[in-house]
Amino acid sequence: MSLTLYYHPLSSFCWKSLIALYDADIPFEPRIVNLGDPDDRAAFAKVWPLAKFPVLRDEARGQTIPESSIVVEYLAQHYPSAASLVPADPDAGRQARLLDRLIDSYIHLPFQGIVSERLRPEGEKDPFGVEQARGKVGQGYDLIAPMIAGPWAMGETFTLADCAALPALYYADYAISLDAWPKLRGYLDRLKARPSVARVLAEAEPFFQYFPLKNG
Ligand SMILES: N[C@@H](CCC(=O)N[C@@H](CS)C(=O)NCC(=O)O)C(=O)O
Repeated sequence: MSLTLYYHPLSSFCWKSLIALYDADIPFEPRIVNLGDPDDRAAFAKVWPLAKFPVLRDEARGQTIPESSIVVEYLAQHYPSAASLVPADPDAGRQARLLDRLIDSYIHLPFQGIVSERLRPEGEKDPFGVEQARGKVGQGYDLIAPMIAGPWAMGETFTLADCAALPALYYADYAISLDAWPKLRGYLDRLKARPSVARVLAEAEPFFQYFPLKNG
């Protein structure tokens, strides 16, 4: 098989790429990386020195593609079934990329700051940083909510922006409930019902016990 995805089923950024692969029905070899295993981490670092996933390896083209958004771009470029994930119209394409970037920067990354706090040892906690991160996630919701055209972020077409939105909203909802943002709650519910997303969530389920905010 030409494509290998280095990933972990619980990893939020990996979800962005996985949703695109499943949505476009593109076959690939799944290669789960255990970053907690020094040998596995070292082997993965030979593929991508930052050892951050997801990373797509395309043996047929001799290409290694890091970064979740760029993986989706690569699929859209090379696989007709994925082409609509990045709209060909320049204005629509720019808007999908903008949404992807805004969601990552102003929801996904601040949320990861909240999770990191849970993993920090006693004596190294940063409650001020967490409060700031919580405020940023709320600002991110405020920013994104009016930009969701519906039913999907860009309207009728499922795109890169939706692949980015699911992991960010799904996980951030555990820290800052979407209940005060009904438009985003409805959007998240639609995303969860999409078969590609449902598959990603089902595959993550056995690992959810390791998600620090799962039980409050
Ligand atoms: N900007 C990157 C972020 C990738 C990223 O931070 N992945 C996390 C998992 S969600 C990771 O590999 N963390 C392991 C580490 O930082 O050691 C992308 O979009 O792919």
